Amino acid sequence: NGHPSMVLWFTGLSGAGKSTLAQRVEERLFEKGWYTYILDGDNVRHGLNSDLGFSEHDRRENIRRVGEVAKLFTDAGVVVLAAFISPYREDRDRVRALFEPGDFIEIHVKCALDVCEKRDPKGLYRKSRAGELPEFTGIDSPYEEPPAPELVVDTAQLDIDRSVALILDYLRDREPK
Ligand code: GGZ
Repeated sequence: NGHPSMVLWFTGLSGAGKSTLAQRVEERLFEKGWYTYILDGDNVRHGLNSDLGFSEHDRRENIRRVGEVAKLFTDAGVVVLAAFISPYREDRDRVRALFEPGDFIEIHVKCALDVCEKRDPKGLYRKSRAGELPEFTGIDSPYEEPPAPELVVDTAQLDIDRSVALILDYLRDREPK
């Protein structure tokens, strides 16, 4: 199909902008005629992973399965955009190890907790603070920042167009000549 297959792995807090960024990048890749697929909580946690919740064990299994699915898609030549909190470093590294070097692009969608909490698009931070949502990432469940991601996109500092541009710039090297 004339373009590389790879995984863009968006990791970060709830409300950091992972899904929005993945969607916007996908639009741009689609315009180039690339085959893409978004994996995120919306299409995975309702089906394949509907047996999983948000305990440490379940999150780890969530990411393990998503990694395997991403691998299947890239085997089929697709560019996968995966948007999951994926809070544990070890799990992200285990997914990375499924791919050839260079084919797993870890994008830390970085955004200060207080900014995510102010955005609170789904009211989940409020619920968590009210004690109505246990084990919420950043509040009473950990998020381990990636020490060496391919890209860091700080959505508290950059607007969406600049964030998208940063990612597309990074991909420029991988475009078919
Ligand atoms: C974190 C939660 C929780 C808890 C429900 N902690 O902002 P959202 O709503 O749309 O995205 C979050 C999504 C996180 O699912 P992931 O599959 O990405 O998580 S992980 O990678 O940790 O397995 C949030 C919602 O689910 N959500 N409860 N307790 N986010």
